[in-house]
Amino acid sequence: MPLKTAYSAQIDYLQILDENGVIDEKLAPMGKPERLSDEQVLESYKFMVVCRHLDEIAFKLQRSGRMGTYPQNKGQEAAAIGSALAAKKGSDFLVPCYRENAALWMHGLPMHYILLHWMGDERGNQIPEGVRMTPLSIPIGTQMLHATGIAWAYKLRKEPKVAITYFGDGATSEGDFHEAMNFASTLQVPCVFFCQNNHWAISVPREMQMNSETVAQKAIAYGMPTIQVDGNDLFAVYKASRDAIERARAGGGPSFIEAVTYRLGDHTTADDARRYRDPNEVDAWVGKDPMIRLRKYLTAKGLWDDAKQAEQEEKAKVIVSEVVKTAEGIAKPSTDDIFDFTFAGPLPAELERQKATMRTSSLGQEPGQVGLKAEAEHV
Ligand SMILES: Cc1ncc(C[n+]2csc(CCOP(=O)(O)OP(=O)(O)O)c2C)c(N)n1
Ligand SMILES: [Mg+2]
Repeated sequence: MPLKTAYSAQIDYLQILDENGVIDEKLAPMGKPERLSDEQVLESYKFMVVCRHLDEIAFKLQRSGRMGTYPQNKGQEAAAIGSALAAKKGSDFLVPCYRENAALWMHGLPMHYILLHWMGDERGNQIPEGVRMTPLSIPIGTQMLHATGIAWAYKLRKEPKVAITYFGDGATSEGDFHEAMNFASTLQVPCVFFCQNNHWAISVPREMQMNSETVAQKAIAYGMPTIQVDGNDLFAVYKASRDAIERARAGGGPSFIEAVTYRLGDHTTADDARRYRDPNEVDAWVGKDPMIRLRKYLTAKGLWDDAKQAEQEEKAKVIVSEVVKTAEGIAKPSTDDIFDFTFAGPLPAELERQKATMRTSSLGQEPGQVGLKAEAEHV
């Protein structure tokens, strides 16, 4: 019996706008639905200027003690905006991680909510009525399961809506990822799995945490349409996202998109990436910045110039300072809330004491404790 091929596959890579801002007209002809109009590109670029500025200010807020921690989104804006443009605002559901702020803002999340979240205020997680998204997910990978569940509900209710979930390359090494993918594909739910492969999971490079050449190929095991796109190319991200979302909406089941991008900043403000990243690698990716190529594209079309850039940067400053003022102007929540809204009924004595003193005798949490020695009056 000769050896037969049981299965073979290939992964396509899509780039429409190259690093010099030159577009491949054949891949996305003007006027076709998968091609962004000049108006959409212009608005996206202007929004990127605002998002990038807010990202830089958030970093400074943390450095000056006005925010707990913050993961910069810098460099990944095209992935967020291109995919969000392809989803229906107020109808499709966004199920994010924490590096696609721009997508959430585009779908109606007030900008200061993200700041509140990172300032440690839970009200940043209370998604307003009518805004279709879950809060930021810090536990890596859990949100993909939520997205699968949301999409399953859409299918059961026969609603023509789609869930799109965002996650990093590192998240695809989690069990949750595989469970979500298996569930979504066997049930053929309308879910788009959008991986932002930014090459790093904190200090672990992609090659060290997975042995597959692409992240996209993981979806082949689950029988899903899958593609790798240049994640810094707004046009490619939009086209791939639109194809996947509309396929799901039409009953074609889930899809996978690997957006190849790069985290230009540190993992979070608690990190210093200079300790583990080659500066040459970072420099090479600075040249592939999604904003640079979009600006080149718009400039070549006569739609952008230095004066417009200066004007937009000024606008961004005004918007961002309003956003910061709004976030900081909201009275801080009371620490009593932790106790009042966790326990129904009277608090046990130990918790009453913690509420009154904001101190705990729980082992390992009280700075005064050393080893197993608990403070006598607390035991
Ligand atoms: C379940 C879980 N394990 C570990 C962590 C700690 N952690 C925070 S971010 C991160 C790396 C995530 O990398 P990736 O998925 O590539 O996303 P990126 O931060 O690069 O956007 C880890 C391990 C966590 N938050 N949740
Ligand atoms: Mg990553």
